[in-house]
Amino acid sequence: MNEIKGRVINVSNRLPVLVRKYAGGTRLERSSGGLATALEAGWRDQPGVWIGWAGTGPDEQIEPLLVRAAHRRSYTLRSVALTDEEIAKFYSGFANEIIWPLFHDMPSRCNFDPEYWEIYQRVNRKFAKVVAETAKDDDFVWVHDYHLMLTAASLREAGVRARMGFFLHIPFPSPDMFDKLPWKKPILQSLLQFDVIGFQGDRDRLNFASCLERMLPEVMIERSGPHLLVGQGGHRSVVGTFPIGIDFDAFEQDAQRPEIAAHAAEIRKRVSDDVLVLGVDRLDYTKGIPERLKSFRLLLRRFPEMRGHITLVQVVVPSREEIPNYKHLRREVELLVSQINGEFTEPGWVPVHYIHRNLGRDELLTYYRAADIGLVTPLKDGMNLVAKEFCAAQIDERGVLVVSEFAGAGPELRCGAIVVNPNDFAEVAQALYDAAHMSAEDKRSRMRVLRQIVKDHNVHRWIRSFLDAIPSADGAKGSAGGVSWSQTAGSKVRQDKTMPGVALVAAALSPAARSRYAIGKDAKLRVVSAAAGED
Ligand code: ADQ
Repeated sequence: MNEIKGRVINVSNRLPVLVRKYAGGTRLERSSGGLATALEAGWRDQPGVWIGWAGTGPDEQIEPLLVRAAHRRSYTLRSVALTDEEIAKFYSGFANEIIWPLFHDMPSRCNFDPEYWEIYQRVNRKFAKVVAETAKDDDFVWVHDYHLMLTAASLREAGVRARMGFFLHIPFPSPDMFDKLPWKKPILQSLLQFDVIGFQGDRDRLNFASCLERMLPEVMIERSGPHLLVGQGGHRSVVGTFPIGIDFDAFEQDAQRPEIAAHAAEIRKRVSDDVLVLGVDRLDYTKGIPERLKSFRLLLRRFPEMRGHITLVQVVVPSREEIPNYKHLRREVELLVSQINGEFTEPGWVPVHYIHRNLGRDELLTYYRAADIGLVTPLKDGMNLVAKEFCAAQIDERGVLVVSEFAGAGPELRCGAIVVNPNDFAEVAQALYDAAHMSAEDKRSRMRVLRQIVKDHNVHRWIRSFLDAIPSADGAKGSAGGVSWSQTAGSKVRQDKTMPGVALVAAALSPAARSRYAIGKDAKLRVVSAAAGED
């Protein structure tokens, strides 16, 4: 691993704990969502500081709570207080009404309110100020996700000299999509101030390189081992693909506990040992929950013999409920559940069990173990950790994973999963039918492969590979994917003119992925095999 002499300063919109008010005072709760889950699991021994919002405003004194929360962690917690206006216009507004839908290819859901941009800049400066007060020169500042894409520019302006990295947990959109963003150039320019820029998949990195090519043509791009080097002026960034994983061993061990096995058996008994299909998601329109319900309805209509013998348990954790699109989604999902149950319920069988709450880890594990089919069908997703958690908890190798081709997990897990297009309800219905009728032997061999992949590509490997990509503080000795960092400085980096168009874009692909693409007669890059994915 690339040596970090100082600490890791981890920066994300939310801290892993949230302060909640109740009648008698305040208490701490765990943050939900993929980013907090993954980082908490992976960050064990490295000393450091985690900077983020704890759910509180400027007038609230929460230091003692954060000190208590940091007990038994290797890092301390430092909060960035946000005002109500900032929560509304930075978090709900710019981050979740512009970037989130745009980066998930849903531009019609965007609300390009210019005031959101003003507040986004202000809050990014606010985060950067706290980081600048905290970071020393030999620390590594690791910024996470789309809420904080402008922090690098502010940090450099503030004179911060620590090395800095950025990881995008969500997809990076194609140039045609990113072009719609009125503030695309300052965002790209700020991202280029980071020393390492990481994406979940090759497709995201390819999109980023294509956006640079189109929108900042002066930027230089070069391949360097498994990574790219991009830069302007005197600064270079390593751009890499780092698919995120889970703490496989912890999931596997916990799933083996006798009480989890007993509860899972109880759930199975209650559904009369029929086929149990499981969906677990944040209630978000990118997760494809209405589409999934419609596919399940189609299954019951097309294959009447399945009625009474297959049950869908759909668990959703409430999310971003203050945003209008999300309120509407909840109504849509609940209406569909009641329509399906109204159409098909028989004495002793309810086709859809709908759970709308945050489940504890044990309850989640129980459902993962009890399920016969894990149905993970987002319309678009950076990775999707639920797919990986389901595999890790399948210790008796009985379950089948049905996964969307548009989740980062789709290409990565295609060897053992049934990969579907979530917009093709007939295909998803057929996949459910096939999974329900798959032989025990077939299920076992597929799940064995899946579990091996998830075990190998775990969260510890993700962190290690990201930190390994950090260029050395001392440019002369650093390495970026095996190539000496100093070799890339100055004139040796080629101008984009020598590497135009498709060649430049093709360079954004890892060697493993390049074979899956071809340059057509029209000089456009085409996917030549169905699964274009990770290294
Ligand atoms: P998310 O969009 O939050 O993360 P995901 O990767 O699926 O998506 O993670 C969700 C997490 O929440 C999982 O760990 C899951 O166990 C948990 N969860 C979901 N529903 C729950 C419930 N009802 N009760 C309790 N826990 C629940 C973002 C990106 C993803 C990317 C992650 C990590 O959108 O694409 O995989 O970051 O990089």
